[in-house]
Amino acid sequence: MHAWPASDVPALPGTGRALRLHDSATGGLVAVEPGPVARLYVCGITPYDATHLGHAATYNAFDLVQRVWLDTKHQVQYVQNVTDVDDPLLERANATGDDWTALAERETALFREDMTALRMLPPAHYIGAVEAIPRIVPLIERLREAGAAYDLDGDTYFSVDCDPHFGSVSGFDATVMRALSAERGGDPERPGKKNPLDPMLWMAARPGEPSWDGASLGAGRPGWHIECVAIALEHLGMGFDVQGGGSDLVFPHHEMGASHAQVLTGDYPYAKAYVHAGMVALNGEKMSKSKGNLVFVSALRRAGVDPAAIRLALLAHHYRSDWEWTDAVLEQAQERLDRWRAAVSRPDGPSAEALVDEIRTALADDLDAPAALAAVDAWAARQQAAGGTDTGAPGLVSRAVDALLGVAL
Ligand code: 5CA
Ligand code: ZN
Repeated sequence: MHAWPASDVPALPGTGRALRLHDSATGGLVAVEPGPVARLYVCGITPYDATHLGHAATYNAFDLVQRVWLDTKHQVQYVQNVTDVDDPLLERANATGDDWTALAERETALFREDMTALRMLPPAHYIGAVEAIPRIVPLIERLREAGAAYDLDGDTYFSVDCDPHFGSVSGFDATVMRALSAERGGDPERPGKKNPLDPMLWMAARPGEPSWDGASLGAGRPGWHIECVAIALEHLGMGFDVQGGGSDLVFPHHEMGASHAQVLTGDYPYAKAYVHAGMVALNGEKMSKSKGNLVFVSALRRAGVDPAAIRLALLAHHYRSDWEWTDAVLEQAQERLDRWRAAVSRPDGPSAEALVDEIRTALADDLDAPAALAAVDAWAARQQAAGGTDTGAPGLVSRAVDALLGVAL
């Protein structure tokens, strides 16, 4: 699939700062130490509805990761998937009488537009589940040959007990895992499984559902976790730097993905850090397509809201916190955007080298975007109160805010 166009990332004077991120597997901050090419996999959308503010907040967090890496002169190999065939997508298409491929294409196109408007840097590889099927099938066959997958009435399951490291991503106990599995696409109650937590790798064709040739697996469609593993292993390989997504993906999705890959390759770990964004809520509940309590990026854009204000609203919250979207959040962001634009439109101002370093330091410290915004606020306040004589300062602030925060002033 094609991704979306990249906005320019201005180069900044001075040196970037090495990134530390919170890793769900260790439960603490880790120094992210990529090689010359930093490798990032971020789980993409299931395109059955438009991009909401929760999605945008999660992609904003990993866009910052990319921007910090670019600022520290790394090349970035960024991969994202699109879950363009899965139960919720097929259910929605059935309910509305839509063709499922048309629904997926329409919503993916809208997502690209939203990401472009928000100045999110695109992945180098943007891969759909459907186009990954030829890579997925041989991986499942290999798992079966290794004795790590088994057949249950034509469906193929992964045996979590084959991975000695199973549980190391989430650290959850069996009771919590079982509850989350039931909630998030698993089927712990299905009789005949070796372990109730075992996830499906390949679902045999069901009447009225799309299916593909699965070679020795028979006709069917891929399970969710193996989709991301096939795409990540092809484009990044084992031991990549960051596996990203929202906190609702810690278990089962990222736990199972790591297990699939570790059993397949005999190597450990799948990713060096598992990084998770908090959940954005609306009216006291997690924004989710299934609950329908959504604010869409595209709807805000249609209503004339400046995408830069949406981006500042996201940046005003630490990526790991759970937070609530309200009209006031957007109003404050718009007001901040106006203040910043007024400050950088002056011909001179207080010098800004220290500000650039403050933004870098804040982001390097587990993406502390609110601290970065506070630093820019302080510079804008000094500009308003006393002005300054540095004619390069307004331009430098604009470039830094663009390069490091993705906001065009
Ligand atoms: N296609 C899978 C990942 S392979 C999926 O989870 N798709 S999704 O459309 O449901 O979510 C896309 C991304 O947005 C995921 O990283 C998910 O964790 C994140 N996300 C979903 N809802 C919210 C929310 N309310 N707040 C923050 N992030 C969210
Ligand atoms: Zn995924």
